[in-house]
Amino acid sequence: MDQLAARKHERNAPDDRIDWRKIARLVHLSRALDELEEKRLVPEKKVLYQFSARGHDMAQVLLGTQLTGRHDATCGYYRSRPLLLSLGVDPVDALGSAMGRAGGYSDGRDIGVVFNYPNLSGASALPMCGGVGAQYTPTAGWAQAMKYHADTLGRKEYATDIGVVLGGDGSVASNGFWAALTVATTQELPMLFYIEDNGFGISVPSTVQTPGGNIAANLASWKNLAIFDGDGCDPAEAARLVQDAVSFVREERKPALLRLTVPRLQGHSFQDTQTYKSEETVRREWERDPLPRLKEFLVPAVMTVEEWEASENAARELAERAREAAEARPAADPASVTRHVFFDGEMQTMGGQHPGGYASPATSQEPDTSGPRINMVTAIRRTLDHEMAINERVVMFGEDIGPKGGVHAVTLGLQEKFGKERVFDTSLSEEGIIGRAVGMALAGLVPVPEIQFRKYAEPATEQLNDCGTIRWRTNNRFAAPVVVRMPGGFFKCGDPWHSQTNEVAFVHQPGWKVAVPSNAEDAVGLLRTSIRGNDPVIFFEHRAMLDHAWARRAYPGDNFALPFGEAKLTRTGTDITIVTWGAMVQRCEEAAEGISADVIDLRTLMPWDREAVLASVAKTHRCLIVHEDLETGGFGAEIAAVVADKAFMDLDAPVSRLTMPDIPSAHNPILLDWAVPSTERIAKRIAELLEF
Ligand SMILES: Cc1ncc(C[n+]2csc(CCOP(=O)(O)OP(=O)(O)O)c2C)c(N)n1
Repeated sequence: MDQLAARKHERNAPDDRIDWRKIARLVHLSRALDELEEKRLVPEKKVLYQFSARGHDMAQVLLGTQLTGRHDATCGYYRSRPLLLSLGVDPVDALGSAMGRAGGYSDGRDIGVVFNYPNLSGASALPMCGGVGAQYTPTAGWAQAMKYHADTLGRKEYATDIGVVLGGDGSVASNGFWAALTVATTQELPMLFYIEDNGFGISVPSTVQTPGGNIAANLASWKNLAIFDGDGCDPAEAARLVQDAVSFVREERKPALLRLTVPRLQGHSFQDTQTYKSEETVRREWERDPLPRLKEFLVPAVMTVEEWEASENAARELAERAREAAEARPAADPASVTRHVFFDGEMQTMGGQHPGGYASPATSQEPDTSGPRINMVTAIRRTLDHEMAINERVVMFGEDIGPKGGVHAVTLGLQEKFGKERVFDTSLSEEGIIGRAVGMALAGLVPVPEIQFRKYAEPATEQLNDCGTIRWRTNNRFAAPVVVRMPGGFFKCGDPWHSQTNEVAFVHQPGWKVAVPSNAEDAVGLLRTSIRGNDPVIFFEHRAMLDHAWARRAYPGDNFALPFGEAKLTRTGTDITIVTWGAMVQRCEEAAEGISADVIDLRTLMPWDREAVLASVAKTHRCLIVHEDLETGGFGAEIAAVVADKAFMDLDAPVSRLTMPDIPSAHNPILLDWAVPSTERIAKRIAELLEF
């Protein structure tokens, strides 16, 4: 053999750093599970959604076996079962979850292909989502957390751990992909983008997702991104590329993108008959099947044909035993399905500061009222400052919150005090901000991101929604308690962009707690409870109250914390109950001047204090709800429904709502004042109800 041929032979020989028998065993197992589902469990209607991984399997197994870091984490998508198997997921859990049985990934709450795998002694699979692209930004957050643990907190055991995200060629067109790419490459995070290019997103060719169809080629000149690109069906090439890409990210602590071409050997899902592919395309795809190529590669170089066949048979037997065990699992008790929306005292396995052992200092509900009155901006800043000082896991980020101190000056001076790693500006991507926060929370940090204005949370809607459901859909295996601060509501003028409140949208998303403080003291108490808590919180900062004289209170103390779901009676009386929150509290108090009224400041909308409202209505027999948000579907509708349902016999007048009309906020102050409930109009409505 001449030298060149020898080198070529060496390159194509099985790399002896890889446990090829294990690779063969896992690919065989993945195929056996796919086959079992397709031939038996789907036709028997025991599995309702099935996504074959055939064709993607070998390369994924090669990737999974490289994820050896104790804190490595990967976030995949519905075709990622081979990867999961290679991380050590029990095939009984894999099939049991596919059948929606008790236990497994979600206790039957989520589709079996939407998985998660908390692993305290090796690589974990972060909770994946059904939405294509939603996996990217949380993985960037995980990678950033690895860097934070290692570099900022000096925990060397995190110094080589990485985040790995899996996505198809269709997913590279998603907002999440671009948001995460920007985050990872601007901040140089140890993150691998692993793109499985099978040429189709369901039926849409990859040329529609990225020009020319090759995302790796298109990103060749992207700064701070190492590119690896090749054939995911060729065992030698795929193994080399996977090893090179993973080691690059691990050693260089920088992002990389690895694109591997693979065939999708079945329809997108079991139901998909692939009529959009020509026979020729299907034939060519089967020609690329990595399994016979793996056999050719390993037999006889690594194993005999008998050993290969034995591996295949063992996989079939294992799959069959797993099926029996999975089928023996019952469905979960239906009554348990309402559990784990919020933390109920039973600790999640991963995510949040609490599994990491953080114990909050003792708190008090007694405010210290002796100090000078400070505005809400200062009160919030002081609370953030204190919580950052006592807990090194707290991190803050958002648009302009660094040197500028935020457009409302809430974070002024905090970067200077705590450093750029703990308080930092982000790229202008709300999906990036919230998704990254989710990944950081999953990795044990306490992210307190800022959304510049409530309306600008919209680009992050998917991440917000998915964050709220993590605890429930993983059956308490994971939780991502993040505290999202966002200002909103009218100010000296209005407009459709900066003045929206729409807090009710968050109340309607399972898993989120929602705080709407009206004054500096409550803001301190609720923010502290949020940061020390174990659930995601939307912390709404009303623009009109941030520097309002009425909202100024004494700083209530470093351990003052308020429980959620406990309203405050800011005035007490006998003739009418006025329920409100946020900027309307001050106006309701003014309007109730000279009247015997209970004014109830709800302070939190999720949970909300029904008991306080019902007890007050039982006393006053009248109920007025005042809020700034629009009337139709506003939170007042919920309160009115509960009062009508639970206090019907107590009422001497109809439950009444005074709100903005169903219009966006108007800019001109005259138009705005007409729309937002004013003290005069509240007083008028009170008088009408008292006379009813
Ligand atoms: C945000 C979102 N839009 C649409 C869908 C429906 N959908 C599911 S998979 C898919 C195609 C994804 O293709 P690709 O990323 O290439 O992965 P592949 O299935 O080819 O492995 C689509 C459109 C979805 N799940 N999420």
